Amino acid sequence: MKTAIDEKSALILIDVQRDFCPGGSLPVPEGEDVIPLLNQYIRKFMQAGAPIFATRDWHPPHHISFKPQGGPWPPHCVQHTEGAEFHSGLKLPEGTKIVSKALEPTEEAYSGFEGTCLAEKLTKMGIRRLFIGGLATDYCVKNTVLDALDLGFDVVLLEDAIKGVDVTVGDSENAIREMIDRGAERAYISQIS
Ligand code: VGL
Ligand code: ZN
Repeated sequence: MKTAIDEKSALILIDVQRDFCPGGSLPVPEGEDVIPLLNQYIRKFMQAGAPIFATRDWHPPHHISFKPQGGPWPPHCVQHTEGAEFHSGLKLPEGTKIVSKALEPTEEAYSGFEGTCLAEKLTKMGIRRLFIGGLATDYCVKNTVLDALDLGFDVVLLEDAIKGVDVTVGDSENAIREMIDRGAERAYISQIS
């Protein structure tokens, strides 16, 4: 089945940052494997003239999610550090709208909609359908997809362009099942026209 990019579609790239890739402080296993695929999606959205958003985890230095603060994660994606930069392999075109999240020292925010203007921006632009890929399947991708569905957006999960942390074996698989059960469609690059 083919899925067309139309005037109500936007591409949402989740947290393709250095710290989430091998060599970073919170590497998603094979996280960088999503990059060539995401670049192909980017090309298709550019050709269609459809908007592209890129979220980034953008934590203050002593964020509550960090181990020294009692959280579950090693410090990662600290604002203005190299680790917080988008991976250099990701070909973000000019005009990409950057959405920074989880800036509050005492609050975790896995979803790109939490504490951001993303929903308002999309709605203002008349966007109804979100194509979502990136890192990590079982955290920020999952929470962004579920929030998008709750907000009434149609969601296409880019299944060949997501990778998970899998703290527990099966987390990513379960996350994908939950997103699909809640109403997300799945698509691969060959299906996008
Ligand atoms: C994420 C863990 C901690 C993510 C962010 O982007 O999925 N995961 N912070
Ligand atoms: Zn984080």
